[in-house]
Amino acid sequence: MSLDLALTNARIVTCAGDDLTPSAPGFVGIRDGRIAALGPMKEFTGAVRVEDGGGRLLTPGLIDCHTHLVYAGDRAREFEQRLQGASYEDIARAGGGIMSTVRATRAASEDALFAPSAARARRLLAEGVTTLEIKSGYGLDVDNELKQLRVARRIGRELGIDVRATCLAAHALPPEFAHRADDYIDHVCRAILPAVAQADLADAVDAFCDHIGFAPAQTQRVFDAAQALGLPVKLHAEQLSDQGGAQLAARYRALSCDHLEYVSEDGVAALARAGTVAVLLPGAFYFLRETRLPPVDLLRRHRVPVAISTDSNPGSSPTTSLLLMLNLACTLFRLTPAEAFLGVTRHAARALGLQPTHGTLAVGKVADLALWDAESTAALCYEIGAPPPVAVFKRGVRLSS
Ligand code: DI6
Ligand code: FE
Repeated sequence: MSLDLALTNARIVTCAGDDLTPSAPGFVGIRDGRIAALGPMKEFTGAVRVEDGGGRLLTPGLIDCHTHLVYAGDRAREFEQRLQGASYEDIARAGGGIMSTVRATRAASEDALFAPSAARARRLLAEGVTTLEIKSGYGLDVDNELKQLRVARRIGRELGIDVRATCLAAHALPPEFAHRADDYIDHVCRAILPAVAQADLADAVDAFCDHIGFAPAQTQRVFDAAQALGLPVKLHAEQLSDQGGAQLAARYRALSCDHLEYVSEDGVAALARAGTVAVLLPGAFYFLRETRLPPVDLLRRHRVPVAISTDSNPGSSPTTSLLLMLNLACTLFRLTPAEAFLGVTRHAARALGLQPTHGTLAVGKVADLALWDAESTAALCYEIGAPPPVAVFKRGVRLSS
């Protein structure tokens, strides 16, 4: 059996189990972009090309499973307003917040939108991220939602990474539908989602179910439309209040339920039964100076898989550092380092429906790898933003050196 490439002499963390103790020095062999062999050095028999890992730590490439990184403009002014006492909700109700990013994103040409968005994605790549989810939701009409999703797809192509695109048209109420939320939901279901599906621009559908977003009954209509188009769903749920969004998402076998600071035990139990991943977003918690913690103990007790993500967006989590999120998840949410690291690998893959191919190192999986000058994955969580990996491989191709 010939291998195109082998990474040798690496202390491997496969993330296939819950114990993230690195292996004794071993190798990963790659053929046609997939992992074709993996084991201790004594089993290594050669490859066309060999790269010596130098005893470093080798993990799956990281997965950022919840971002809104395609947008124009910034919200630094609102940051100042919040520091002077205005709340995120106050700003949203006054026509700022998400809507100010919608105005900037609608005004930007596709190229003008691509440039800063791709730059954000590159910063994630530099940290070892090899798979990324990107949501729309700053267009809120047919043309601009399509534009955002085309930019998301282009980022995947030009950067050579896997991008899963999610249509989040039900993110906020656009001004042309002011006080007509039900009419806008009709428009989402009858015009935006069908156009997106027709152009094959989304892999999933999301909604923002909260008192400043959409009600559960409206969210349900969006989910019905998504299901009719054959698209899986996910949900921004219980970020600012408990709306029963988790139970609703579970009824639709959602891939993930995200935020969840206010989720009830009933909601957690529903997620567990549905096999839905809980995606925790410590960047938004930190940046909005939230005080209500997501119920990590309940999630553990009900064995809900927990993923961690940047939520990269201009309003509530302006960050492109998944490594920083590892530390915040431990420090703010009290996840163990192993839980946090599985949250950006195995469980993040599941949140995107990619668990058969991504998120762990095993024969047959895609050869997405990150090589770190670090003792352990705990060391990557311990630093407040650990140094980037020394090498990243996407489908067996080296992305950085
Ligand atoms: N929750 C969030 O944290 C982001 N969207 C959402 O529904 C924030 C988006 C923004 O403020 O621009
Ligand atoms: Fe979000």
